[in-house]
Order: sequence, then C-alpha cells, then structure tokens
Amino acid sequence: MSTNLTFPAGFIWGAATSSYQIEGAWKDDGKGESIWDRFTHTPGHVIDNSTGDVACDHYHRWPEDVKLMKSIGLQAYRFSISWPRILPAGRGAINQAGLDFYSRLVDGLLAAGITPFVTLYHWDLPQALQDLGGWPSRGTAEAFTEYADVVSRHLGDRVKHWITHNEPWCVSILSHQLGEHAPGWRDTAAAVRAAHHVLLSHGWAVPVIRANSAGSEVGITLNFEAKLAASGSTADIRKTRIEDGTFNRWFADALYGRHYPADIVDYYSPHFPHGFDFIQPGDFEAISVPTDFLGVNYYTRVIVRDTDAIDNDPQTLFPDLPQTEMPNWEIFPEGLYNLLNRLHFEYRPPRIYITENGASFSDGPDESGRIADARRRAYLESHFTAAHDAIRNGVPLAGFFVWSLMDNFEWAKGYDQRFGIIWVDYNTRQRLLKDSAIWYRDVIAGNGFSPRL
Ligand code: IFM
Repeated sequence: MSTNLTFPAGFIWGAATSSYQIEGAWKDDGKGESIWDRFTHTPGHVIDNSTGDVACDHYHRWPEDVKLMKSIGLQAYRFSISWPRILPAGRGAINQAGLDFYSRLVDGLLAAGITPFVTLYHWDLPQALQDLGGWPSRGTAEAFTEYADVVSRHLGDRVKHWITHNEPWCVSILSHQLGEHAPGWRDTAAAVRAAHHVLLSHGWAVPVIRANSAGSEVGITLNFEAKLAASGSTADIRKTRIEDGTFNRWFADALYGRHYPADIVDYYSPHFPHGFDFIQPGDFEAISVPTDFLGVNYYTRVIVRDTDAIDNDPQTLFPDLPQTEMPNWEIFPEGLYNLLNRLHFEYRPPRIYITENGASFSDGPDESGRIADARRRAYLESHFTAAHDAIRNGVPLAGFFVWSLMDNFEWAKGYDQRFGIIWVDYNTRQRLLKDSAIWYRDVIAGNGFSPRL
C-alpha cells in the first residue's frame, strides 16, 4: 500500500483494555470484591443487568489474547491491574496469586515483543475501601499509594510505562455526582472531594513508582471532550464554559501547577459552606509533580445547551451529526486535533499518548465469519489523520492506543456496546479479528496509511 501519512519513527501503536471490562474471574484465586462487583450484583445499575463476572474471560484466556495482539502487530498493550486481586482488603495482606497473574501476563507480552503500559486504577476499587468511605475519603489516597508501591515493586523491573489513573472525571463526577458508575452516588461535594483525592493519590504515587521502577516513565490519563455552545446566547456560552471547566480544566489545571480554576471553584463553592477544607497544605505541590507524559482519552464532542435558561432560544436546532452507536457520541475528529493543540500550547506536557480512542459499532460476523466494520475503520482513519495533523503542528504525540483491543463490558451500558477491533462471542468467548484489526495491522506495519478519498 502506498503510504501518504507516515508517523514519526518510534511512534507507538497499541490497543487498550481494563481489568474489570475483560478479565472475569471475579473471585478466583483470592481476589477481593470490587465496587464494580458490588454495583453490578445489585440490579438496576446496568442496562441489561449484566456483570463482569466472566466478561471476556481474559483471566484464563490471556495467552490466546497475546497471540492475537501479536498477529495484529501491536507494539504496546495498555491494560489495568485489578487492585482487589492484589490487595483483597484494599490495604495490608498481599494476594500473591494476583501478582503472579500480572507477572505472567507481562512476561508473555515481553516474549511476544509487546511493550506493557500498565494503568494502576481503572475503577475497580476494593469494596473494603469503599466501606471506609471510598475516594471522598483521604485515606483512600494513602491506600492507593501503598498499592502503587506493591505493584511497582513486583513488576517494575519489567514494566517501564505506568499510568496512575484512568479518567479521574469518571471516578469522581460520573460516579459520585451523576450516579452512573460505581459506587452510584449523587452528591456533588463527595464528587469534588473524590476528584481531589484521586489527583492527590496520583501525586503521591509518582515518586514511589519511579523509585521502584528505574528508568520508567510515569503519567496519568485524563478524558477530554470537545464542548461547543449550542448557540451564541449568554446562557449557553456560560454553561459551556462551566462544562469545559468541570470536565477538562479542573483536572489538567491542577496537574500542571495552576491549582483549581477560579471560575469552577466559585461554581462548586455553594456545596462547601465551610470552605474547601479537604485541601491541605502541600496538596497542590504533590498533585503537580512533574510527569513524563499525559495520557489523553478522546471520543466525542458535546454540544452544550442551557435548558434551564428561560430566555434561551428554544429554536436552536442541532444539525444531523454523524454518531457512533454510543447514544449521542458524535464523530468529531477535529475535536482531537484541537484538543492536542490546546494541551500542547496550554500545558506543555513533555509527551502525549492517546491512551484511548475508538468507536462502538455492533457489526458482527457474516456467514463466512467476516466482520466488515467499515464504520470503525473510518472513525479510526479520521482520528489517526487528526493525530498526524497535530504532530505536524509540533505536538509531541508519541503513541496511539485504540480502544479497545476486544469487545468488552461497557460499564452501565453492558455488553451491547462493542468497541473492540476483535469480536468476542459472549456465548463461546471465541475471538475473531474484525476488518478494522486487519486494516490496523497494515497501518502498524507501514507506520502510517493512505487516507481514502
Ligand atoms: O470503556 C470505556 C473505558 O473504560 C474508559 N474510557 C471510555 C471507554 C468507552 O466508554
């Protein structure tokens, strides 16, 4: 294939997953209960009342999955560690079988020539820590630091790429204010406290990981959404600014030494009649510890309308925008280009990885077993192009991880949303490469691709 868009030499092509979404084996070999075990075992939280009890059964099938990764030519694999597999009670006694599982996986990846990128927290908090208050409580940040120590001490000789947290906005706001994810709270003050403790735990863990894993690079992954005002009304513009602040700026500003944005501190302050007393001296210094990279998860744009404003323009029409099968997730690759430029020019992270980008489309096998997921390929192609444009602009983008390696448990949306480049049959757990995986194999082999006209 003649390649028009070539990426810089050494650019890393990978795919990503997370523990709860693929592993299954929810109580095998001494694993403790996580908040997602508890949440999914309580009816009414997940669209189809499904659970991650078995998921893709990756816990037992990981050798096959590593072979599939190799067949695609993946250079790196981003996965997360299940905290309660390692520390069933959240702190204290170590479950050696849990560590051994990840140790074997890391060895298997390295033997296949695939670089492991390890995320320490992708949402499966030990239930025992939730019972003590969870992320709104400062003790959880201390417990995370101990957990980071245990994992990086055991894997740090072989794992050299560490991500402390995945998507603090989801851990805090989505889970504690909007109630959509475990633990399902609807309490704004708790959500803001949770956000602070997640960031704090990141800051405390970074030096610990560095000490245990010589020569490694350490960062954090944030999720970002492009936000656009539905109209030029004052109300819509104000609301858009708040959404950008609570979703995007709150986390990035603190991590890059700017404390929390003043407008959003004002916005949250009615929830804290006694002030932000959970912020202690030294916290911001810890949170803004220099890191080696910023992980960026990007999927979509949100058009923001202030529906409460009585003087707003009720006639604002939303154009008919192309979407994936995730409800209201628009396909908007320009948003990725704009975001990468914004992050580079505003925050100057030394390096950026796109740690997640991909699309949910349900295309399944035809009679011959082929999965013609042309829409996923088109989505990826347009976002790879946006990434390439950003690199040409000087953005230090060093790698791209497609979400996801395989179809998996999409949290409150259950198994209907399929993000994988590998199809998973949930009856047999058989895996099949989709057309997008075969196309991705060629992209990786050529370190680029020819965009279709
Ligand atoms: O599946 C999730 C993942 O766990 C975190 N980022 C977004 C993905 C798609 O919703």
